[in-house]
Amino acid sequence: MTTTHCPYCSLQCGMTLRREGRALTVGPWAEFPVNEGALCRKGWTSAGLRGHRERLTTPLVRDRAADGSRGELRAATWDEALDLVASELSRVRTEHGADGVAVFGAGGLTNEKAYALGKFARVALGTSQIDYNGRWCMSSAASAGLRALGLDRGLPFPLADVEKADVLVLAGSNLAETAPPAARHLDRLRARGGQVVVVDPRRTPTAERSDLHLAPVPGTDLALALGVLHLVVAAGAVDEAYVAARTTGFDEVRRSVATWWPEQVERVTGIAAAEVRALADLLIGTARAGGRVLVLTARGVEQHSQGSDTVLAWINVALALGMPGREGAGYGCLTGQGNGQGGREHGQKADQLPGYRSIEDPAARAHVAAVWGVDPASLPGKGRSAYELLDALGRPATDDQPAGPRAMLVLGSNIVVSAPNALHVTERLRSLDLLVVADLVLSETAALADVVLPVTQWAEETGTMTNLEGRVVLRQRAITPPAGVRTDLEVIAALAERLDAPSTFPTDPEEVFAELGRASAGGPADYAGITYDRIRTEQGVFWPCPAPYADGTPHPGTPRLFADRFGHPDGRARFLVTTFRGAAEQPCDDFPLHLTTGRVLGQYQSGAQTRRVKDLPDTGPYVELHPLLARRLGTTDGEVLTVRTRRGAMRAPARVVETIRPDTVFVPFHWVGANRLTNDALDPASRMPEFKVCAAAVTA
Ligand SMILES: Nc1nc2c(c(=O)[nH]1)N[C@H]1C(S)=C(S)[C@@H](COP(=O)(O)OP(=O)(O)OC[C@H]3O[C@@H](n4cnc5c(=O)[nH]c(N)nc54)[C@H](O)[C@@H]3O)O[C@H]1N2
Ligand SMILES: Nc1nc2c(c(=O)[nH]1)N[C@H]1C(S)=C(S)[C@@H](COP(=O)(O)OP(=O)(O)OC[C@H]3O[C@@H](n4cnc5c(=O)[nH]c(N)nc54)[C@H](O)[C@@H]3O)O[C@H]1N2
Ligand code: SF4
Ligand SMILES: [Mo]
Repeated sequence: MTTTHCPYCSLQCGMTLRREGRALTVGPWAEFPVNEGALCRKGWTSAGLRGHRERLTTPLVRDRAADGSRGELRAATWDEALDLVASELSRVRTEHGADGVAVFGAGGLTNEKAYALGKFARVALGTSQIDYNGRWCMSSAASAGLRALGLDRGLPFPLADVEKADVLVLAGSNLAETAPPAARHLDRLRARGGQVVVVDPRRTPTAERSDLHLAPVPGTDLALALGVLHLVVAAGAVDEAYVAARTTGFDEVRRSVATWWPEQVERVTGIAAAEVRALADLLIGTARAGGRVLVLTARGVEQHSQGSDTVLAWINVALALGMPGREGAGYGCLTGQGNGQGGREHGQKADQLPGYRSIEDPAARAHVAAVWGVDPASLPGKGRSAYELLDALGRPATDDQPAGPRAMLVLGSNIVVSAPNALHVTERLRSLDLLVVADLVLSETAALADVVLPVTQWAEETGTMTNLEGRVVLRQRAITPPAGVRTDLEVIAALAERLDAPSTFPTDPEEVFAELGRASAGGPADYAGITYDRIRTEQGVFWPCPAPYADGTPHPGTPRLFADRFGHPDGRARFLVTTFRGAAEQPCDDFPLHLTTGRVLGQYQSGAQTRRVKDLPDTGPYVELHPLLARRLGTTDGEVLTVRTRRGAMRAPARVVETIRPDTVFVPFHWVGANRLTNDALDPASRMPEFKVCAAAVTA
């Protein structure tokens, strides 16, 4: 029996894997504190991909005719596939420069892979053009957390601290479906007499477990947060001593919320003024009584062109009430992907070097270049963000933009299904000279590739993940991979060797982790003191965990942040002014409804893995709408509807439910379709696309 962690979300639930003959059985790992033995359906069924007939076990190559027309994918040897990739990447580099080659990574990759991929891009390819799907996940919260608190770690304390809150505001999170074992903390908090507030245009299973549910018009959450702060200020409930001692910038923020009285909030958000007051009163009363208020955000408020401002505005509320720094109080973000946290710390982000260092900081460049044994001047600068990168693929230079990449290597993302404005993105992918995808299965994106490289899946390899609490955990290999597949680390190393990379690319994950530790040393996300052995004996180690002290005593790691100081050099948090703009695309006569998108319990992300697990419900996409809207459209439950936006259309059956705003429709994005509709407007600070709202028309 091996202890390991689930292949999916950021909870990284502990589980055991047992081999019995050919079967692989998932069992509970009761001692692991984050989930205490609980798993959701996806975790229990996660062994279902083992031995799946659609599992890739041989590289595939697509031949191109002399006229450029594309043939079918055919089986190839590893040498043929890798030689082809290396020679094409070299050709593109010679003809178009280093930035002619792009790399697209993922928040589902282990820390070791994310680190190796970032190093591979900067050192073996010399390209600045690397980014990853985490840009579509937590980037708005990351950007806001960095600016306001000086450090970006999803939760500033262990998940179990959530139970200590007296009021928990869940802004745009449906954690009962997206992190089900975490929902027990809501129940315990309420059993203790605390209250849960959910802000979501739908009455989700999470909202069903709340004391107060506010249902805003999608894309208007910023106004709610501004309105709450207005009432906190008006009531004289600001913790002036805390604000004076621990923050800067409050006076401007105080002035900026002056006009956000509840009726104004109601006009913008559709939430009744009385409900806005009820929420503010709850927070004010709790703070005055010395209680704890915790605001947690997730994709519902973050995946907007104003997502990072909305997060900043909620942080302002938490700061004004004097909460951040207390256990179970303040602000946190519920990260999403398995390694959503670690994936954004070790260098696969366009502007980043390992240890959450900036690629534009000369000292950071010098430190990392020394670990890599290369000249700091040889490291490229900052590249394009994920959507801007995809949008630029195959494009010639223009007056204000250099030419886009002509070749791209993708690890761990199914872009065709999960990117916004997906028809456009798919067309960009098709314009490439070379698309290489490493995957376990022939995802919709792999099916477009010129070369597909079959890689190991979680139970077949070892590596670390950093969960939503900043706890670094260890996934351990439990079974032998099928013949013919390689690990991502082996793929990266084999390509680096063929490209004559001027640094080493180890394939043993523990060796890579030790190198990552050195590269991260002294950075904000310092992993230098973490080892596989420590993770095993301590059930995870929280970063920052610098190298042992001079006398050899190990650093204990940092479960709780901000108790005495924030991450900025002066130790103070920043109040930052935000101004309401609203969604990039507003309803109009042609597209009169709000469309929003999200998740269901039984499927994961683009569905590439979970749609292939036979014990999970594969319903296909559907359009959730309110009975009032159904009546207006003259449709009934189950009837196939067409949903159109300015970018594309899809057809899917109606699901008529009382639990959604009548002016809004919801489509899950686990199947092809939803993202043909979504808007690619970006948040100016985080470059997050507006997945959560656009204008749509629905017809029966
Ligand atoms: N079952 C399952 N679990 C998952 C995943 C999965 O694919 N499936 N993915 C993982 C990943 S990567 C992530 S990022 C997390 C995401 O976790 P969540 O953020 O909880 O999931 P979503 O369903 O994307 O969005 C949450 C809610 O936002 C609401 N919402 C939509 N628009 C708005 C708005 O304008 N304002 C507000 N306040 N709410 C809005 C939606 O109705 C939805 O209920 O889940 C992780 N866990
Ligand atoms: N409309 C809409 N779109 C969204 C969202 C939304 O809420 N609404 N949410 C966005 C968010 S938060 C996210 S995180 C993205 C996620 O969307 P994607 O980036 O598409 O993520 P996955 O579906 O997890 O894709 C992972 C792919 O990598 C493969 N894979 C899994 N593990 C490994 C590995 O270790 N190595 C390699 N090489 N491959 C592996 C899987 O088989 C799968 O094909 O979607 C975004 N898109
Ligand atoms: S909650 Fe997340 S980590 Fe836990 S079993 Fe479900 S998918 Fe896996
Ligand atoms: Mo995500």
